[in-house]
Amino acid sequence: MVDTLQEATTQTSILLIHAPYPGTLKFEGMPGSLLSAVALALPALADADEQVGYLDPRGASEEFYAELRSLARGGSLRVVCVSTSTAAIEEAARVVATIREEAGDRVLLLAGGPHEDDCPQKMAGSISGIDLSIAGDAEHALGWLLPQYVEHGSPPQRFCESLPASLAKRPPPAGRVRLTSPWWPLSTPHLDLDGGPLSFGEIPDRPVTDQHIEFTAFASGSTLPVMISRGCPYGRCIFCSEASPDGRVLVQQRFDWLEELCASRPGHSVYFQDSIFPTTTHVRTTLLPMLSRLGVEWGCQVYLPMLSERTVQLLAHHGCRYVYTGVESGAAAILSSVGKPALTRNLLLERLKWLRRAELRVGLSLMFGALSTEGALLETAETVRETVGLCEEVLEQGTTVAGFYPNVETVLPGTPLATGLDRAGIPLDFYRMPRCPDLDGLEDGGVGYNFLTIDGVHCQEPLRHVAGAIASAATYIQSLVEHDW
Ligand code: B12
Repeated sequence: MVDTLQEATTQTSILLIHAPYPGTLKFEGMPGSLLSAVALALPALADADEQVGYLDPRGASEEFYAELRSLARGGSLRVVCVSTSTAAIEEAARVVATIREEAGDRVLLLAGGPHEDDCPQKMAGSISGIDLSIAGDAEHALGWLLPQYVEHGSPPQRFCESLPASLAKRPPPAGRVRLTSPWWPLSTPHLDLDGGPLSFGEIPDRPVTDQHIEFTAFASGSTLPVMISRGCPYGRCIFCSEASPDGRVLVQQRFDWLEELCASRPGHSVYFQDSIFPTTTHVRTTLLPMLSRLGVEWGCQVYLPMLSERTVQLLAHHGCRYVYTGVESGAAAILSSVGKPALTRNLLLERLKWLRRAELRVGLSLMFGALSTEGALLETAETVRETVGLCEEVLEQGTTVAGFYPNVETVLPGTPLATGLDRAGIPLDFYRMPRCPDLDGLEDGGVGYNFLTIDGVHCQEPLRHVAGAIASAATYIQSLVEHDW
């Protein structure tokens, strides 16, 4: 049975925090990174009578920090695990500072998540107050060290000092991790452990939270976001960090957990947030018939050039009602530069026709403000117009668009874009996420490095003009869609 985690209370001893986003989030979701990381540790923590609770404030607010203060002051906390994206890194630092102010040094503070995985500067070496940060497949490392810590009760510093020796004796059986601790000698701040590739068979099913999540793309009022794979089989978009370093994609082989989850939450729709929904033979013969049997409304993410008409029909036949996909831009030159040359206008319109014929709704993500890997702004007022024209054409051909989701390209650490900018001599500090009021209304626009906040991309009048054109295009495009399902 899949565990359901409850929100933290004053009794919580193991606190899991998803660091809040410092802007407005367009999508709701469960803190999947954090839930995956702790999956293996939960049974042993339950056996040790530890109370595990989570905090997922979504946006940053003073109410959240007041709650955190009161939990940290309460005296029950023994361990705090913080998971953060790069965009939320300054909030993660504030979370750490708040815990230290209220609970002192007695709490073991662990950090990880997408930022730690992607950014070469690790959190435990960059944010004071973190005892240990872990990049990579943290399941086995946390599965071993959390129960060890609660059982032995040594102070955080001593526990961390002893880790290199104890982990050398008992390395994680699977997964690749880099551990960093300020308690280790400056000459060896990291410990790299390679237990080989992780497989789903080795880890228990990921827990869920008791959060209510709603996706406007579905008729049902509640949605369960789930994942059945890791890695992106396309992996060539220069702005994205979802490609796994070794190009591997892992797909789950068992789906009984999903059947139980759906049965325990009747009336919920299911959203597969895998980078690209895997349509392996096993998924076709096991998962899809199961979804049909359950009669749930579900949706998933696709990359249109990798989609066949036969697959569209198959998905629809088994209850898929919605797909989300990245269209990015109406300008062919931009699509080529960002790594999606196959997504031509003709191909897009053809595949959307297939989806319409199969009666699927679509969510279309647009990405304005694309940069080249050398830091040149590719977007112009003309390319913005081309994207608007494409959106209008999509609607004219009768596609049921659940939503256009305009966002602005932000530079994420570890991506080909970040590497290119670095090579071009444009340094970015991923511990200081710039704010950009001009693009505040767009998803990701307000927070993070984009063409208006990078020094090497000259921020003069023409750029401001494009920013204005993007903001108006985004407002216009979103207004084109009406929800009537
Ligand atoms: C679901 C999801 C969301 C959900 C939940 C967020 C979450 N991270 O749990 C929601 C909708 C809230 C969300 C929002 C955002 N997301 Co998001 N999201 C995802 C998605 C699709 C899946 C995450 C997941 O469950 N992965 C599966 C697990 C198994 O892998 P993992 O994340 O690498 O987790 C492992 C390690 O990081 C580590 N770990 C994780 N947490 C912890 C904690 C500790 C203490 C330790 C020790 C280790 C550890 O162990 C885990 C298991 O191995 C990923 C893309 C992807 N396919 O991964 C993007 C992704 C994480 N999101 C991304 C972004 C940019 C965002 C947003 C900024 C913007 C946006 N437009 O959505 C916001 C930020 C929200 C915030 N509060 O900061 C980027 C992050 C890149 C980065 N360097 O920060 C990703 C990678 C997508 C991309 N385009 O590249 N997202």
